[in-house]
This record gives sequence, C-alpha cells and structure tokens, in this order.
Amino acid sequence: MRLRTRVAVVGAGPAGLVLANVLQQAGIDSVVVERQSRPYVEARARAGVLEHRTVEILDAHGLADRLLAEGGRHGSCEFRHQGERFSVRYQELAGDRAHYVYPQQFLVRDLIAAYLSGGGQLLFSHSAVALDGLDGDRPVLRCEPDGDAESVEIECDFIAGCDGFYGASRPAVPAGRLRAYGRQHEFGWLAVLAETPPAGEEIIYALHEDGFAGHMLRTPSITRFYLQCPVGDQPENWPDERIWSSLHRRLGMTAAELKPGPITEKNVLDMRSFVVEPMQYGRLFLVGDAAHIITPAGGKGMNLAIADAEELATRLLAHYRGAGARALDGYSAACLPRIWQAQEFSHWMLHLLHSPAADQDDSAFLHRLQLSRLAQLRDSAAYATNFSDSYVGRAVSPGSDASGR
Ligand code: RFL
Repeated sequence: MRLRTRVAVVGAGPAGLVLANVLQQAGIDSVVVERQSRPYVEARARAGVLEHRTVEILDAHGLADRLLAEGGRHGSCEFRHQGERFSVRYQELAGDRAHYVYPQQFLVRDLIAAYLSGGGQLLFSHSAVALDGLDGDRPVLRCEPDGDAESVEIECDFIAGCDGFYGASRPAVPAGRLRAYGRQHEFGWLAVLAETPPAGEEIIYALHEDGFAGHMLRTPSITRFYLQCPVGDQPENWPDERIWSSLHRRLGMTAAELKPGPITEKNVLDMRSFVVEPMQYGRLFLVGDAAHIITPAGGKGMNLAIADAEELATRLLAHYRGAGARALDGYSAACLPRIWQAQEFSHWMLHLLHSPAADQDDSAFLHRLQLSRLAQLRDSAAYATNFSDSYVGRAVSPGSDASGR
C-alpha cells in the first residue's frame, strides 16, 4: 500500500502526537505510524510531571482540557536527610509557575483521541523499518505491520522521527552526520509503580546512606517510587517486602504513613544521558527521546519532547506558509539550548541526590559536596530560586525566537 502525506510521523508518544495534532489544527496533513497497539500505548506508565510551559503549549492548542480538569497542580517539594526535612516552595519562588501531575499514558490517550477525532490517520502496530531518500525532496517511510497485513510506504515532504531512543529514525542518518554526546551514570534506579495513595502532597527526595529514594505523585491511588540501586541490578533482586522496607527506611516513614499496596511494575532504569547534534538530517527531524534522553531526575524528558514537537510544528507551519528554508534550518539550534539546560539541571539533581558508591576513593568528598548543596538549597533564597526556576522549567524569553515566523 502506498500513502502520500506532507509529514510522516514515526512514533505515537508525546512528541509525535503533539506534533501531529498541532499540524492537523493548521490544516497540514500527516500520517502517524506506531509500532505498538493502541491499548499498549494508552496503558504505558512513564512520566507524570508536566512543566507550566508544557501545559501552556498543550492548552494553547486545546489539548489540555482533561489534564486541567483532572490533573493536580503542585508547587512545593520536600527534601529529607537523616531525620531533617525541609520544603522548597518552587511555585512561589518561580513567579507562580507550578507543575501539573498527570500520568503520561492519560495524556497519550487524550492526544490520540484528539488526533483521530480531527480525522488524523494513525497506523498502530506498524513499525517503521526504513527511511529512504532523506537527502532528496521526496523521502519515503517504509513500514511493516504486525501479522500478515500489507506493508506500507509513505511518500512525504518530511519525516519526523519521534520514535524514542531505540527507534528506527536516528540510525537511518548516515554515519558521521550526527555527533553524539553521552554519559552512562554510575548508579541505577529501580522504578516502582504501586497501587497505594501518596504519603502526602509533595514529591519527596530522600538522601540516605543506603541510596536515594524518591516519592513521586501520579494519581490519588497510584504512586511512583524510585530507589537508587547498583548498575546492572535486576528487578528480581527486589521482592516486594524489600522494596517497602527500603522505602520506609530511606524515606523515614512508617508503614502507617506509607501503606504498602500491590506493586504493579518494577524496572531497573538505564541511567543514561544522551544528546545528538544536530537534530536534523536532510528531510528528517529528530524529536524528543529520539534525539536526546535524560535521566528521570528532575522530570524533564516528556517536557523536552513536547517542547521539541511544538518547535518543529511551528517551523513546518512557517515553511508551508512560505517562510523558506530558514525556518526549518533553525530547528536544532532553537531546541538545543533548552535541552542542554535541562541536561545540566538533571545532572546537578543526580549528584545532589545520589550516595556515591562506598568503594569510590572520593566518596567521602563527594558526600560532603552533596550535603553542602542540600544546605544551600535550605538556607539560601538565591540558590533555592535558581533551583525553582530550573525545576519548574524556565520561562521562554520573548524575542528569543529565530524561526522566521
Ligand atoms: P516515547 O514516549 O518513547 O515514544 C516513542 C514512540 O515510538 C514508538 N516506536 C516506533 N514506532 C514505529 N516504528 C518504530 N520503528 C518505532 N520505534 C519506536 C514507541 O513504541 C513509542 O510509542 O518518546 P517521546 O514521544 O519522545 O516522549 C519521551 C517521553 O516518553 C520520555 O522522555 C519520558 O517518559 C521520560 N520520563 C519522564 N519525563 C518527564 O518529563 N517527567 C517525568 O516525571 C518522567 N518520568 C520518564 C519518567 C521515563 C521513564 N522511563 C520508563 C524511561 C519515568 C520513567 C520510569
């Protein structure tokens, strides 16, 4: 089967779906291709923290109604260490900008519904397997469906690679055309999803000699937790009782304060940071996790993905309205400063939160730095304000736009 569209979008995650919706609203047709089934992507639990600006982007396109009605708005987080606790009221410190808590899979569900109701074409259970002609005028995306259905070729003007870190888009760029910057971190995180109400209304970051523990908000009955663990650790090493006792110890909570409930998911996360430059090659644009990944510390990944998607959509619009090549040429340069700011913040957060491995020669030194960071966050208004600004996402300065819109 051969289809023809203006923009072929690979991947129905937050990046691909925001891009496809914004293009659709401007009358630019697209086809979205997603490897997984619709029930799978609508149930895939990952992120849950949306920055103020992300919600502004979604709201400006009428994509935030349910999020605003059902999501929680949060403006402070708590740090704990050896019995001491303090909160940072980041909403107050960041000019009334707050976080919204709304599970990623709910947002994906809403974005799919919006795109399909607007007449969008979304091929679930179809994997992109080849991206051809990227350096010509008419690229072609080749897709294989699950089962024995017919293969699909999509001829288009542009391909948006929104297919995550392990997708097909980035590897389709010829060797030597992208430069990769990356770091594999020296600790892992066990990510746990549990059917238990959060123990309070704040995200909690606990520094502990056994390792970091995080208490993240999702819904009134579901909470996400993180536990620092060694690189290469396996979820099987973490029976439920060990998870709950570690959470209670590291978070300094009793079982009455944090009630053990059924654990529905436990995964050891690959703690990796990665960015490619530029985020485009010929007629291919890399968007979201396809171009960069960031550790979950600081909750930036989904926000960056949506910011990239909005940036690309605006530039494609400008292109189709006759702005010329400059609009699209500037995509990477417009995204990268925001991405590097988020990487820097996430790296700072990681080193604030993590106990250095005890066998590391400089572990005592690193631990003293960690305590100094924590004390400054507690005692210095300027330090806490800078943290708040990065944590909730920096506001966009007017006039910083080079898109030629
Ligand atoms: P996604 O969401 O991975 O979507 C990519 C889509 O592409 C599909 N795909 C393909 N489709 C067709 N053909 C192929 N060849 C394909 N290969 C892949 C995939 O099935 C998928 O549907 O990327 P996108 O859109 O760039 O969005 C990125 C975010 O999903 C990611 O950054 C966040 O989830 C990261 N993240 C967090 N980000 C936050 O902003 N705040 C958080 O609190 C937060 N917590 C998290 C997180 C990520 C986590 N995990 C599991 C990595 C917590 C966790 C546990």
